[in-house]
Parts: sequence; C-alpha cells; structure tokens
Amino acid sequence: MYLSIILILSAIVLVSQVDHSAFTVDPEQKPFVAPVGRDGVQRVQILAGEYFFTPKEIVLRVNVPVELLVKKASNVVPHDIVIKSPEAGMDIDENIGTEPKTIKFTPTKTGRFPFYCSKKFPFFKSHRERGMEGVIEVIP
Ligand SMILES: [Cu+2]
Repeated sequence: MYLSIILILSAIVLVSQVDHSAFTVDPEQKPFVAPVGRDGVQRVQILAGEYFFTPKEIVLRVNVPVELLVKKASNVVPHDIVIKSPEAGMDIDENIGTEPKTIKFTPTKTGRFPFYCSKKFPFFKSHRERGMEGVIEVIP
C-alpha cells in the first residue's frame, strides 16, 4: 500500500517535471529586432538548416532599407529563402549557400509576412512543411 502511494507520488513528480520543461523558452525562438546601422540600414543574419531558419521571427522597421545576410549551416541539403509579399516591397526568391549572401530590400508596409524555403524532394514533405518558415514583422 505504502509502496503504491510512493510510486504514484514519484510518478506525479516526474510528470510535473516533464510539464515544467515543456514551458522552457528557447532563446532562439525570441523575435529578433534588427538593429539600424549608422548608415541607416537594418541588418539581420539568418542561418538555414535542416529544417529551420534562425531567427524565425524578425522585426523590421517600415521604409528603412534592409540587408539580410543569409547562409546555410552545411552543404548537404539545398535551401532557398522566399518572401512573396510584393505589396509590401518584398519579392525575394534566392538560393542559399554556405557563403553568406546579401539580400537587399525595403519593406514598404507594416504587417506580418511569411518567409520560407520552397525546396522539396519528390515524394517527401516540403522543407516548409518540415518547419523551414518564419515571419517578418514590419512595424511603424
Ligand atoms: Cu530548405
């Protein structure tokens, strides 16, 4: 009897520990607020991997020029970055290599706009479905 109570109690402790860790915030998941350089350009470095972008939430100012410095972690899997929001001044579709590539644009509208990798192997889920997507939030 006592043994089963102890077992139940320890099970509750274990479950609550698991629960607790599920609420731990991953620092990489915080929105990245792009700093504006002395030259008036806001810059963000983006890393592409299997299957993610870091940072995956980017905060940009409207009507301020942007330079994204994009590269991928390894050369094994092909990746690209696509932002299809021409109404907001962002119409981008660029392959990503292990050498950093600079992508320039100026967001012209506030709002939340998706970016993603459009690569997909036949018969497999797309990279976007596997998690290679993020959001650009353009603020006033
Ligand atoms: Cu990809």
